[in-house]
Amino acid sequence: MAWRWSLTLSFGAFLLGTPGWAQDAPQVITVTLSSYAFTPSAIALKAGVPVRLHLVNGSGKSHSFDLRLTPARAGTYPLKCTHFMHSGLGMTGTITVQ
Ligand SMILES: [Cu+2]
Repeated sequence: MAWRWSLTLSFGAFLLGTPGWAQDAPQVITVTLSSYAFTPSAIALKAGVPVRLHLVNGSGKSHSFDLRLTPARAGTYPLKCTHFMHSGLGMTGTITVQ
């Protein structure tokens, strides 16, 4: 199956904060994307604490990337794949910021 990145992270104000790349050695959380899941599907972060999300394509091609960020506010943010029917097949998750 041709795999194309189209990850939607509903961050909104989530990404507002100090750019993660301005920080030294943030926590690294590896998230593997496969057919049809995020592993882990529940990601726990802390407001004000920089993190590097290492997103790995587990479906074949080696299109992986890092997302460096500092969550600004506590909350629960949905995570879903926007490919046709993928979220319906279970490719969803949550990011919880405490
Ligand atoms: Cu998907």
